[in-house]
Amino acid sequence: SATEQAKKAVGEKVAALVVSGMRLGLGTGSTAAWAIRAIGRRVREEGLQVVGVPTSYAAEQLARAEGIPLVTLADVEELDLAFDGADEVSPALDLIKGRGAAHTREKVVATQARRFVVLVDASKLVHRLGTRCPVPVEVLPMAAAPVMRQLRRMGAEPVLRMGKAKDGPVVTDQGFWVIDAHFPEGIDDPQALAMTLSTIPGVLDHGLFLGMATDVLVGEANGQIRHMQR
Ligand code: DER
Repeated sequence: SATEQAKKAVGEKVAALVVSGMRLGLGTGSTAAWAIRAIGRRVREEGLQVVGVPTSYAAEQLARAEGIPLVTLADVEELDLAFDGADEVSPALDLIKGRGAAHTREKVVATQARRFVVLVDASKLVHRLGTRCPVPVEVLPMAAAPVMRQLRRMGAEPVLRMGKAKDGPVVTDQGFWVIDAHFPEGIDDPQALAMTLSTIPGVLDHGLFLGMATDVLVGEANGQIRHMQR
């Protein structure tokens, strides 16, 4: 599909930016997967020398299969480049992430990188955060009900994310649950919302990535790639 071609194009574009010696943050999702596959090919065929920190079990499994050497954040002082997908990108390059329920580790990895490159197809661009996707909130299971009540008081419509290939709630790589907080009118003040969400007892982290992306690579339907920079 055109969307998949666009995802592949931006994944391969960021892989072309990688040089030997780089310490990488390996994102989660179908777009970041294209980058991981392209980097793996360069490791195998060109002898590219890199290490990567995966942002999920999914990213770890794919990186292992592609032959990318893996390290942890205890092995490296910082990352040179982290890449990842997103669910929404605002004109200010603020993001909503977490459709893959990996946003907590993704945010830790992204904040360790000198450069955070976001990879999207054009459908992810929005004028106003929250108009297309909910904000995922990772919560302690025992706190899910009170967190949902608090989200309702804040004007959100919270939905506990249920498994498709699993009965019951989705369980994250941390053993937590995910509540998708829908804001049908969009989000007026993302900064204020991010601060509030981070202080709700039982919340581990949320999918608002504000002021973090240094670059956004947008795969257009016509095959072009737009490079937006902060
Ligand atoms: O879960 C995540 O944060 C992913 O990066 C997601 O936001 C994007 O996934 P996609 O590239 O498969 O659309």
